[in-house]
Amino acid sequence: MNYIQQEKLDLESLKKLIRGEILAIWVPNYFPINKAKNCADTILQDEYEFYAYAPGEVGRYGLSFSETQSSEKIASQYFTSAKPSIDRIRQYFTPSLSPIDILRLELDEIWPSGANIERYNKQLMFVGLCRVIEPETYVLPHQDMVTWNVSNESSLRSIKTQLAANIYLQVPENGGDLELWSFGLDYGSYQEKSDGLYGINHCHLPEPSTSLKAFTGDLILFNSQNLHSIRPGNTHRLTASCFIGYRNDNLPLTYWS
Ligand SMILES: O=C(O)CCC(=O)C(=O)O
Ligand SMILES: [Fe+2]
Repeated sequence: MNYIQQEKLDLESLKKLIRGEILAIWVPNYFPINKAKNCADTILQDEYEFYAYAPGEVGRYGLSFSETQSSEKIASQYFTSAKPSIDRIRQYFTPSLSPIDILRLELDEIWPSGANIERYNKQLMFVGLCRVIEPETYVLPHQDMVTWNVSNESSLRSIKTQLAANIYLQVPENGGDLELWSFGLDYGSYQEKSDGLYGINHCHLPEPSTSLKAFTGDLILFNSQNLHSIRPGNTHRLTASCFIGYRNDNLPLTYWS
């Protein structure tokens, strides 16, 4: 099992990724390289904050739903800032469509039942977080599992497969590779091995199945329920990102950050 590289996103490869038949879909040049570079410069001039669980290491424009676990303050801010954050990030790319807006439209067009922003108890979620990895930061192997963050009653619980999508706006010349494993751990083993951190030390894991070094403008989709990590890079690394939720073949895909 490995990744597929293709010119365009299509239904067949999306289904393969969802079924676990491939590790990733890699679309080179998804967003024009010059636009990506210009937008990255604009974005990085603006101030960013850090993930609550990775201070000084992983920065972001917009809040991540995963952080709503860490404090009530973030939880209350998440929904009120969702729409203003979407607007603010869209503005960075004007007059172009933002890469996440392009992806959102394409998913809606490709998926038989369409695709839309996820709503949590009828509240609009945020989508389109831009993530900054500081130089020389090793993002630990981790899994992004929205179902671990919500109560049994939540409508998010019905998400069967969670994909991560990243469009690379600035990549380090050296390092910054995305490492993918072909499996994820269950909640209990993850808690045990992560030892209070957001991720798991490499020493507890076999070698990753593959390692992808994206270029500026590329799109990579992978299953975020599988372990994945990012190797340290020599400069700031910037991506536009979202998660994509699959429930079944007859329901729309949904996206959020
Ligand atoms: O930036 C990347 O290559 C992947 C980041 C990540 O951990 C994610 O999108 O879940
Ligand atoms: Fe992740």
